[in-house]
Amino acid sequence: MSNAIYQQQVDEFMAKIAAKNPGELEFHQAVREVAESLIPYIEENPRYKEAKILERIAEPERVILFRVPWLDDKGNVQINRGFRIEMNSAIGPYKGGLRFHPTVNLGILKFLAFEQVFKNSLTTLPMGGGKGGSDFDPKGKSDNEVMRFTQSFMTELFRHIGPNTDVPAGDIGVGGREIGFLFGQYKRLRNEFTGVLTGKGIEWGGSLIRPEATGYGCTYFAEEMLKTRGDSLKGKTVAISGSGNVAQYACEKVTQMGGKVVTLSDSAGYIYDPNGIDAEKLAYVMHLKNVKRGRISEYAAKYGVEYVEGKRPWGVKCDVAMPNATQNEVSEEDAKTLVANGCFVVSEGANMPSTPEAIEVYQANRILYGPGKAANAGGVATSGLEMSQNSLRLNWTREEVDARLHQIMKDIHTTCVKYGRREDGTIDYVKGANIGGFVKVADAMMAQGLV
Ligand code: NDP
Ligand code: 2IT
Repeated sequence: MSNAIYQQQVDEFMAKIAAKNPGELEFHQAVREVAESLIPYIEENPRYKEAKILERIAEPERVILFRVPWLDDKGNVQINRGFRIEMNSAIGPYKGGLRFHPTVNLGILKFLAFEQVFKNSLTTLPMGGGKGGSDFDPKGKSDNEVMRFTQSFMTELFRHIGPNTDVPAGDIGVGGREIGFLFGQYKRLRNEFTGVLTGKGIEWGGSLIRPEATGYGCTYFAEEMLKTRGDSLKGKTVAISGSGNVAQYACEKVTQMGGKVVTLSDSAGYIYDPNGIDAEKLAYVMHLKNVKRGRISEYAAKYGVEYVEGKRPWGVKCDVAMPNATQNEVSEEDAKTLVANGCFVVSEGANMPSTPEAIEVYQANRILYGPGKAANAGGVATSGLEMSQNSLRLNWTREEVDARLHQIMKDIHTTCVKYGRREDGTIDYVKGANIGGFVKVADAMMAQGLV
């Protein structure tokens, strides 16, 4: 069948998705990208078409939306909205993070839950897909306010989750502190100590390497892509956006592997340090962001480097870009600038950080582009390893978990190559990840009847 006919099928499918999910633009964006890869594949494998697997996979199994009332430090009543999207449980319990950010809405969480289904399948571990969160903004809140909000959030969420049902974790605005409060409240309400959340503290059921896993995994994935061209991260200049969990540990691993990280950012701007953000400077960033909860501009003041307010770091000359902040943070213009400046690797720590137009620029220029659902799967994979350790009631060493994470990232890369090789020999990692993630879930759904 010709590309024009496939495109027409994608447009018809997307018209139905848009009508059924009005205004959920990020969800439409994520589904369209997957449909573009899958529709030609499904035409070649008509059993999926007859079973309407694509239509089923784009419909959440369950959406939970709830009120979260809490009292701020002044005694004022505050109301936020809580969500959990239970997207797909064909291959395991729902699994995916919680995001606390003022931009959170149904469409954003549905896009994240949809991506999570394919990502979790790619990890090779038995995890379904889910995502949740709230429009609560942790910025500027005291620890006590975060605790009161989080306890109220869990007071509703607890009845919907469980170690064999749905296992949340962190995402933007949800780190070790929030997971601690969430776990404490779940334990009180259920009177049981179980692996209901991942990203737990190491003393109470967490896994070594889980905090590092997304950033490390994204770096391992970049290295695997480079290997296909006989190259490596050694000596490469790397631009990273964000300065949170994913960005910090990507910076650490890139530096350990011989690369030089020259940028970090937050929502207010970016810093450019041409000498590289070494281990000592990174320790400063970690304290600044995780303990002081300050702004990245303070780095520029401390080390006397450039701070660019209100901009993203994609104008800086680099070999490798790692967008590790948020969705749609690399525009078509940014992608053109990156490529013009010699960037030839993009490994996405964030979920859907590149716009569809930016992806077209990467693909047309045949650069090594690892989409989030493949490149950032190390985080959830290590959550899966935390679940395994909780079930075994055993703890693995750092080396053991890191070795498993590394192997999983290599396996994901191999899957992308298997399903994504182009006729010219290069690899379309978008197609590879989408089809590679789809097959296992689709076959499980078929085997389980009309579910
Ligand atoms: P954190 O909350 O730890 O850090 C987020 C970083 O991104 C901060 O520097 C933040 O800046 C910046 N940021 C957030 N929103 C925006 C925005 N709208 N515009 C510009 N900058 C923004 O989150 P994580 O590091 O955990 O998550 C980063 C990305 O990685 C997300 O896309 C997440 O979905 C994805 N991801 C995370 C995984 C994990 O294990 N944590 C796993 C897989 C993917 P500021 O502080 O100013 O808000
Ligand atoms: O987007 C993601 O994969 C995450 N935020 C991690 C999810 C998890 O369950 O560890």
